[in-house]
Amino acid sequence: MAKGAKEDRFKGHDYYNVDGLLSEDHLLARDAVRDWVKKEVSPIIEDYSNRAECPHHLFKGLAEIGAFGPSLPEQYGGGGMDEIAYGIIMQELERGDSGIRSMASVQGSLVMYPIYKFGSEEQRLKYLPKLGSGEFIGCFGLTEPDHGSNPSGMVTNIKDDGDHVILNGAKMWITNSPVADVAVVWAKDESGIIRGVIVEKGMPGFSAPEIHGKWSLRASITGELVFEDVRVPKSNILPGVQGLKGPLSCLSKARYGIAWGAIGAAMDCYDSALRYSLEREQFGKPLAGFQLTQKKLAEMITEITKAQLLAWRLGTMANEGKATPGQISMAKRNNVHMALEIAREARQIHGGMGITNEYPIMRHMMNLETVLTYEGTHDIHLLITGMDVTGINAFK
Ligand code: TGC
Ligand code: FAD
Repeated sequence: MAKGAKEDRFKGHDYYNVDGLLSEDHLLARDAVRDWVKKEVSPIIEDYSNRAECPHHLFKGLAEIGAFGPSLPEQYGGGGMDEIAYGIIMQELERGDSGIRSMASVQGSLVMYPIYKFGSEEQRLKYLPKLGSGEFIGCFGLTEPDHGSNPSGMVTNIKDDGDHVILNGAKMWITNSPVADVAVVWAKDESGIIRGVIVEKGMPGFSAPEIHGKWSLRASITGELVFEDVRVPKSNILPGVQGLKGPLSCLSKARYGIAWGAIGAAMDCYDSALRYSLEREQFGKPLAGFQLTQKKLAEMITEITKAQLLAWRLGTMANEGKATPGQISMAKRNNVHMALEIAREARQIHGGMGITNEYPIMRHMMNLETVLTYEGTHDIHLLITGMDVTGINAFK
């Protein structure tokens, strides 16, 4: 074992030195975000989460640390970095809270990315700088009340009206919708083809009521999108894509970020469990001295390490443009499930204290229940892998 490993016990929990695979730029980005989370997120997050309130003021700070679209080009409001930088930034944000990582995932991967990738130059110049700087908040509307895992069945639609389209329908479970200035909405045209439409706050007939009563992702605001004969200029339709592959390719970007992000939540739970087990004594010795506690801790760090390596390899393939949707699904599913299991084990190590907000465990655990479901559920990702390895589509 390398000298100094013991002193580094609490330093990021990078057991296999994945840091050694990162460049100077990755490490600088990682440290900047880690410091920002410690200063701006950790001191307030339990309180906001407790009150089920979104810390909106963090949007500007997220923009300043380059959390919105880290791998998008700088001239379009992104960070101009690579996919691993994007991943490691998501990891550090989710070490703070999944809801804070969500803010960045939605803004960068689900709003800026489709406008950059499928938008006209005019659309890019109009929206991306404001989204990149946090002046505008964006949201992404795919899920509907009756179409979650099967977005191809969506009923939200646009009808031709000269130089406008008329948008009708509703979207459900939309992160940031009540506070969003722009929404990238997926709707079917009169031929039944899915199109991306940029809808702006204030367009008559458009509303975004908040969804209340969530026990998960409480520091993130979630709502509906309701469209009643909304007249949207045709110039707001994304010209560069048609069909479900439009929203699904945005999801590939965001799912990739979640595969990294979940590791951050797991590391924070592990960190808390390790510290607590070394401090808390029962039967005359620290909890960490019992074999059953050591089993839990050893399994946690093993699973975190495997997840880091999965994410890192996925990142190198993503940098070459070779990460497939199936590979991304495997990493999202594995890493989120891993983080949730670690949160549950960490909760046990904290005993009764584990259910309180003195420790971050329950908050992470409750958040991860959403992360397990959004961006494609745990089982949907399993079926995507199943389809990939068998060549048989179980959805049809
Ligand atoms: P299917 O026939 O398989 O595919 C339709 C077309 O899309 C292409 N495709 C992809 N393209 C890019 N990236 C991907 N990941 C892709 N997956 C598929 C595919 O090649 C095909 O292209 P083409 O050219 O042949 O037309 O579609 P399907 O209807 O059978 O659906 C497959 C299924 C079930 C896997 C898909 O619908 C799915 O992934 N469902 C899950 C829905 C989901 O993930 N929703 C997420 C909503 S957004 C969200 O949760 C944001 S959370 C925000 C936050 O972080 O706070
Ligand atoms: P359903 O699709 O009804 O699934 C219910 C259960 O059935 C799941 O366990 C699922 O795995 C299972 N199931 C479904 N189909 C199959 C099958 N073929 N085989 C086996 N099992 C199956 N969406 C957006 O568009 N934008 C957002 O910003 C956004 N943010 C969200 C934020 C939060 C807090 C939450 C909770 C959700 C968010 N979502 C968002 C929606 C999210 O993507 C959906 O909840 C998710 O895709 C699942 O859809 P559903 O909830 O309708 O569940």
